[in-house]
This record gives sequence, structure tokens and C-alpha cells, in this order.
Amino acid sequence: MTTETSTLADFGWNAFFYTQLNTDDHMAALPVRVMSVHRNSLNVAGPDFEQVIAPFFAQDGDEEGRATVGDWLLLDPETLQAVHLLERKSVFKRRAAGTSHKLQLIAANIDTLFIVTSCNKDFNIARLERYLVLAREAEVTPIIVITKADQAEVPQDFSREAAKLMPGLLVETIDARDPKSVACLFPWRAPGQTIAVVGSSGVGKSTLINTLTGAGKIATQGVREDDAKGRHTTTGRALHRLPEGGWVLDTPGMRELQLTDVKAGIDDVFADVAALARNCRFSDCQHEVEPGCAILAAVNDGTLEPDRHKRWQKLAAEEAHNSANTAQRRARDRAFGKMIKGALQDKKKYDRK
Ligand SMILES: Nc1nc2c(ncn2[C@@H]2O[C@H](COP(=O)(O)OP(=O)(O)O)[C@@H](O)[C@H]2O)c(=O)[nH]1
Ligand SMILES: [Mg+2]
Ligand SMILES: [Zn+2]
Repeated sequence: MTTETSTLADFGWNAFFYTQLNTDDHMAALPVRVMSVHRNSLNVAGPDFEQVIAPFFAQDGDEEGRATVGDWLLLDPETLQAVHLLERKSVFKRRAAGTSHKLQLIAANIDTLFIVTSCNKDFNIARLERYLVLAREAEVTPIIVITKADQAEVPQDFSREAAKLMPGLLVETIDARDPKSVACLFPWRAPGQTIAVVGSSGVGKSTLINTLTGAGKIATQGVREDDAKGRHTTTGRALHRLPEGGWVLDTPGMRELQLTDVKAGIDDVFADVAALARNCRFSDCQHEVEPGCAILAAVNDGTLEPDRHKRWQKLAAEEAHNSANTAQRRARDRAFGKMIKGALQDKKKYDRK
């Protein structure tokens, strides 16, 4: 990455972050943005400045406070080490796939989310809904981008299905390799704006980013050289500079997006179902067999699609399960922190004797 950019605003800095500088120490510090995250380091940058620093946690061991790509950090001007993580305008997170089920931050301070799928069997309404929930929870503008329009007989069949997901949802069908076709997305790459691109592996995220940046810099699956390590050509998350001054974030294909802490996002994407649920006779209605269930009534009279009801139930159950886990984990971490603190204090007392 080059830093031809010369102002903090070019990096996405704005009043939201500036107003957080409320101490002399903060004012003297160096604000930098996290450009990419690696196992043992972070790449940060600002106007005419690039630096590799150690990973940073706002609070010891708290995953939510781990500096992630897109974050703003304050560096000590002398040591150039991070001293403070600025509050985020938006953050995407998920539960890790597999057995660990750890909380993982995907990206911070994103303005627009490109949810990418293709005009083929990757197209999946339930998966799109998941990403929409993520976007609405973070109050980030979602745009559904359907690639490989050149390979479909009737690409509009796909866009029509996607547009039904939410009133007013923006949907574009494109050939990700063709700048003319991608031009419909150019308005989103304005100076200081940050776009994140999500979607399954192989849908054309890297291809789209290369077309947006106008540089063939990111390896795509068609031209990958070293396939020995597995399916993904994109190995890390990194911000790439766009010609107009915005930023775009490539994410490795996520095979599974387990949602957590997204209750508001679900209520938003499924506003119709949530409204029905408020009319059920019992406030703890499970919408399965209960008398006076407004949702079952809507399914029966054809106003609510049975599949949409099922998708909502699945997401709501997953959200409840994962968020309960988060709460438990936090309580456990707090208890553990207290124990350590107590032990350290005991040790101090003992040392003084
Ligand atoms: N025909 C066609 N091929 C595409 C399009 N978008 C991506 N591809 C191809 O799909 C493959 C996977 O693209 P890639 O960008 O690596 O996908 P990623 O895993 O989402 O980053 C590559 O061979 C691309 O050339 C498109 O709109 N049309
Ligand atoms: Mg890729
Ligand atoms: Zn009900």
C-alpha cells in the first residue's frame, strides 16, 4: 500500500473520532488507522505514515477490544506503540466456526457493506439475510451485489428475488471483471468512505475489488499461483485504497457466518415478522402451537411465507443462543479478572511483609 494520501480525512477520519480526543495525552498522540491484521502484528497508517505495531487490546483479553482492521488507534508519538483504541462507528463480528465458537471481529468503521453473491447456485436467500442482519445491526448501508450476470440467462430473476428481502434494498447485478458494468457501484467509493466486501469464496470479491481499484493487485482464484494452502486466495483482511480516495476491505470467504448480538438487526430485517410477534396472545409465544399466535395465523392465511417464518425462527434461536454464550463468557472473564487482581493484591501484601 502506498500513502499518497495526505490528510486524516482521506483515511476516513471525521468528527466522530475527533471528538473522542478529550485529554492532552490524546491530543498529542498520533491517530492511525489499522490497514491490515496479521497473526502477530498490525499494519497501521496515516498521512505520510506507515508502521507495523504489536496487536492491541483495549482491555486485557477482551476480544471486543482487540484492534481490528478499520479501527482507529492512538499511538504514543515517541514509542509509536498503540495506547488507545477509539470508539467505533460500526463493527462487524461473528462467532467463529468450529468448536471454539470464539467471538471474532471482522471489521470496524465500515460505511457500506457489499454483500456479494453470484447468478448461480451460490445464490441463497438465507445467507443474504444473515449478512443483511449484520449490516442493519451495525447501521451500515447494505448493497446486494450479484456477480456473473454474464453467465446467467436472466440475471433479473436473481435481483428480483434479492430485492424482496427488504423494502428499498439496493441490488445490482454485474460482471465483476468489467469496469463498465461495475460503474453502478462507483458512487460508493467516495473520499473517506470505507466499503467492506463479504460473501462466499469464489463469488468474485477480489475480482470486484480489482475492478474498483483499477489495479490488478489482489490475487483472484482464476490466477492464483500457490494453491497448496487451501481454498482461499485471500488470506487476510486488508484495506485497499480506491482511486477516488475511499477504502475497500476484502474479507476471506466465510464458510459460516454465526451471528451474535444482532437482536436489533433481526428485528429490522424481519420487521414484518417482529410486528406480528407483538400481536401474539402470549408474550412468551414460541410461534409453534400456541393459541392466539399471530405469526401462525399469518402463515395460515398466506400473508407470511412459511419459509420466511422458518428462517426468522432459525436466526432468532441462533442469536439467543450465541448472545447468551457471550453474556456468560463476559461474566466468567470478569470473575477471572477479579480473581487475578485479588491474587496480585495478596501477593503485594505478602511481598511487603
Ligand atoms: N464470468 C465471470 N466470472 C467472474 C465474475 N466475477 C468473478 N469471476 C471469476 O470467478 C472466479 C473467482 O473470483 P474471485 O474474485 O477470486 O472470488 P473471491 O473468492 O470471492 O475473491 C475467478 O475466476 C473470476 O475471474 C463475473 O462477474 N463474471
Ligand atoms: Mg478473494
Ligand atoms: Zn406467536
